[in-house]
Amino acid sequence: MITLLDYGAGNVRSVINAIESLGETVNVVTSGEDILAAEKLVFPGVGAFGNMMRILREKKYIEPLTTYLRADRPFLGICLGLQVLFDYSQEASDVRGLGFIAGAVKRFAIDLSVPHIGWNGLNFKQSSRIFAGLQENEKFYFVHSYHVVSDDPGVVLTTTDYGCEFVSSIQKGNIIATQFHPEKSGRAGLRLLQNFLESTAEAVRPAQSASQTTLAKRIIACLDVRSNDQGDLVVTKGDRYDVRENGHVRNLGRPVELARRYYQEGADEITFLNITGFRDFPLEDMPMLEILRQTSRNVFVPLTIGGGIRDYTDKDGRHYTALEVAAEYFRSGADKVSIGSDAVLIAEAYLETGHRTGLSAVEEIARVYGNQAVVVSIDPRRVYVRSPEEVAHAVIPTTLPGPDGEGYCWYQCTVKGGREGRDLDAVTLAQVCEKLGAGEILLNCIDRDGTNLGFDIELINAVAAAVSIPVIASSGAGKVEHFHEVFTATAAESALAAGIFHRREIPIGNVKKYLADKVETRR
Ligand code: 1PR
Repeated sequence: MITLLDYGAGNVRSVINAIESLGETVNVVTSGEDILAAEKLVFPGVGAFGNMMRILREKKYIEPLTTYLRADRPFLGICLGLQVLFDYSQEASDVRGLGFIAGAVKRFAIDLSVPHIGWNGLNFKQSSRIFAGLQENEKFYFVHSYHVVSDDPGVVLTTTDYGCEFVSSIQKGNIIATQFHPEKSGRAGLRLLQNFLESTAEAVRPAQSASQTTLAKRIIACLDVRSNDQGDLVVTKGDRYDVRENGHVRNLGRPVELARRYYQEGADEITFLNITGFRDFPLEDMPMLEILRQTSRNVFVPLTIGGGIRDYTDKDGRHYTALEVAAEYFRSGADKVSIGSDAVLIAEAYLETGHRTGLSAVEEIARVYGNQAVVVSIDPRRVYVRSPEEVAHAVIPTTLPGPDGEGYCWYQCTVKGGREGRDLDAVTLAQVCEKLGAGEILLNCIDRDGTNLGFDIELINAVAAAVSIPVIASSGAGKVEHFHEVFTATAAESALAAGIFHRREIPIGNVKKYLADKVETRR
């Protein structure tokens, strides 16, 4: 029996699922006594440091937790479950951590995108039983803006390189904690978890061929989901956002099955977009939550869900906040939520007033669940102009002239799945959303969606240059070379595709094989 410390701030479902998939049962802590009675305690910290410490204090967990740690009983901390062990965090410097290990938690001060999101390797500094059976150069999934700085080098188990060399796991006796998420790290993560659960493995120090670790470029499989005319929830695929063929919604398969297939084929992440979410209320749309629950039971890579994340008043007049909608998705197994239409309205309101309210969906969800949990999905369409002065938008010169020979264009934001164009450009939207707390940009392109013509490199460069958060390039992938192009001609951290995977034109494995000696990916 494994005891899991859940303080209610994020996706602990995946940790439970991962442990259960290894044949163990999980008891979730409901009182301080549960902590003291634990045989093995897993603490998957999610969200923001200050919020976590506040809840731990309110629930009176601090004392039992400290007693448990001091007694050197088996403990696995994950992400904030590592950071909590230190004295304090720059994320909330007025709040004390547990102080079990001397040191601080600091924000990345580097010239790269922050949060550090994705699959990165480990430099092994010591041997540990949790490394038993790992293959050489395995990568693990990270998602964080802060990292620990230990005053005691003796506890450092691994480091990872990302603009600097930072501590990615520690061990002090039976207390082990990782900055990465084993429960989201595919087979390598499951193996590491299993080693912790079984406590029988010999301590090993895996071989390492490179002197530094490198963040992998991610390949993301995207499943656009909606009800078809028979009322079944299906994976569909648009052609420039038009998902109907001969009047019927294209049906490319069942969401749970396809997600599982992509996980097995090596997808680094899976995104579900409820594409009619702008008109449905997701909390009434229980099948979508059920899809997440089922998927997260055996898909151990990050899951993002988008569609309908906004405030909502139901037919009985009950008001739901976007935060409540997101919370339900996190509880059902999502690691990140993606906000589309609402982000445009939020940015417009911000630009009009010039100040933040603190109450928008982007701000609220980022505050409670952390910036990394908030993706902003942009659905832009190219608009040609003759000169940059023609419009008050972020205009770029283009190598693909317009129908009348126009040499410039801007990217108009749309809402409601491309149905309505707004007076806002994609570059400005991305910048405003970063300011409000978004952790990542999912950059679609209506002109390229479903065309197999390749990613819109000009769009991706314009947006990536304007923000410091990671950008996911999306729309238009038609062949393996397109992934190489997007990773070498732009600063995109990941590339998302749908049609070529659904239609089995190019398996994910082939994309990775092609990139193997050209671009760092997870094998
Ligand atoms: O506005 O917050 O409710 O969110 C709705 C979400 O649904 C948004 O993220 C929006 O992008 C998405 N969406 C809405 N309508 C459509 C549609 O297709 N009619 N899908 C839609 C967007 C675009 C990509 C697609 C890539 C790759 N799909 O996600 O998967 O373009 O496709 P490809 O590789 O086949 O080219 P809200």
